[in-house]
Amino acid sequence: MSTKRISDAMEKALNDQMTREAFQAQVYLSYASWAEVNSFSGIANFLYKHMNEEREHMFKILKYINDRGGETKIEAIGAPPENPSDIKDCLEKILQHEVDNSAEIDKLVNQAHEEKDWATFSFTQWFVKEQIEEESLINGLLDKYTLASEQKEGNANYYELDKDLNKAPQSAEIPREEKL
Ligand code: OFO
Repeated sequence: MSTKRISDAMEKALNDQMTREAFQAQVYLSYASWAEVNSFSGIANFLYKHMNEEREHMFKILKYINDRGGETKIEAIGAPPENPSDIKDCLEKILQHEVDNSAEIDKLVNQAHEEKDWATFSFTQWFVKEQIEEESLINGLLDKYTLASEQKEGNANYYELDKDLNKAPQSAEIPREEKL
């Protein structure tokens, strides 16, 4: 057992965020399954892969809590929301989930700052950048959806969109620190 280097309040906040990341994974899992049964295998593939990303985020927080001498508590995960009505709804909903999660990450950053817990402040910066990338990624997919759906040439466009999403990366490039 190592010396506890995070406050009880921070331990609780990180635990809550860990559970939230698990919930995010459930959302992607459930939407992926919806896409698969509706014959959008490319979108399903993208969403399944992203489910794994969210699980990695969950695990990253779990490790951090334990490494700082805290104790992770595995809590129940809420049920995912209803299935989307169509692809656009699916993309809009996952974007909103990401925006909501970004707001929760911001709260963690704020708490770390208030507690002068610079280790956690530094740890949470990775998540801030990750959320920027994810929001940018989903916004990009929504743009592709708009392009594909506005050409009004029938289902061929949706087929191309589906192939595109199948190959979509799990993160978007954003400017990182300048190399001096
Ligand atoms: Fe965990 O990155 Fe999205 O939510």
